[in-house]
Amino acid sequence: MDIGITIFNHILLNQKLNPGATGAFTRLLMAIVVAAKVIQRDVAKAGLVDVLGRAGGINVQGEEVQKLDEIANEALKRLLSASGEVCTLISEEEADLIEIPRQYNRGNYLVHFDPLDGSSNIDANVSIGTIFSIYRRVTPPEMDADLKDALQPGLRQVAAGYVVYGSSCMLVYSTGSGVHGFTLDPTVGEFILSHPNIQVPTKGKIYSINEGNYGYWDEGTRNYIEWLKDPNANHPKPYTARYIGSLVADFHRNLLYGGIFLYPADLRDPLKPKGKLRLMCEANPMSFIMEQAGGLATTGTERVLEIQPTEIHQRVPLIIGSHDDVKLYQDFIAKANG
Ligand code: AHM
Ligand code: MG
Repeated sequence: MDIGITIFNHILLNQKLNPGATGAFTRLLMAIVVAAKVIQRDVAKAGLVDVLGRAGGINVQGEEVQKLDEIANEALKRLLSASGEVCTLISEEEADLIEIPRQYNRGNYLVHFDPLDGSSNIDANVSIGTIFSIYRRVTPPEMDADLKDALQPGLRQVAAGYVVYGSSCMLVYSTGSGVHGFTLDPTVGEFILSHPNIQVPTKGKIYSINEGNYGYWDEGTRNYIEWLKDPNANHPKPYTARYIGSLVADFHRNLLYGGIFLYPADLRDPLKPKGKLRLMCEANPMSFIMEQAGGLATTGTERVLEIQPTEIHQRVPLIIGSHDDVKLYQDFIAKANG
């Protein structure tokens, strides 16, 4: 029986279109694919914690039980290091650049990742995800990778993607020639091409934002959200609110249906004056994918992919989605800023 196009074949086809390709990039992507399957397996067992043992406690075999975000982090570190194609890794879970163990070859790529995004939702069985962003190193190969490699603007990404652990497990990625989605067929353990060439609708009718922060937003954001909800405004179709609170899941829905996701700067937490989401492991990869799908991503005043990063864990406002919706948001911000 034909099972369709596997992700491995899809990546190989891409490799063949690039005459200079050595296979290094294919090996790197496949390491992420295997990590996604490992994480999916463990996420699927999350509801059994009371049976298998609580994180931080001891399981029935007498072993210490790890938290799922630690398991996901370790899986990505181990599989990416063993691919022999990375010179360093940067994880949302770790403060500094991760050194590749000496027993592995060093490669020319580096990966920023958020191993398990939205992990506060795990106990409620809500969709969560993994996000990754791949760059080529810029320092000479004989040197240890450093911040020059890690702090490149999003425009330099060679690939980005995410995995959503939802009602089915999907992996969506782009290498700069369109956005392609694959669904894990659990009966054969393979990701199969299910959403080729995803294009986001030019305009949507969904808006996604944590409205609990309303009182802490800037004036332009407040005016925009008021306008979306105003029954007397001249909307072609009324807007509807959808907010899961799990970036990958909110993003994925809006990518398929059209709409806008906003995590603007707010004054709720003085320690996070630029919003909550991280530039390198959340905003940049999602912006790369959204632009590849025909949408836009901005901070309100600046294209996300053009930001020159200064810190590996820096935060940015992220407004991302259908082209016309994001453009209109920018108009509200420009008007409020005079
Ligand atoms: P995390 O990386 O600690 O999981 O936080 C990121 C998550 C995103 O998935 C989501 O978009 C956002 O936090 C939701 O934040 P809030 O609860 O403030 O609405
Ligand atoms: Mg996160």
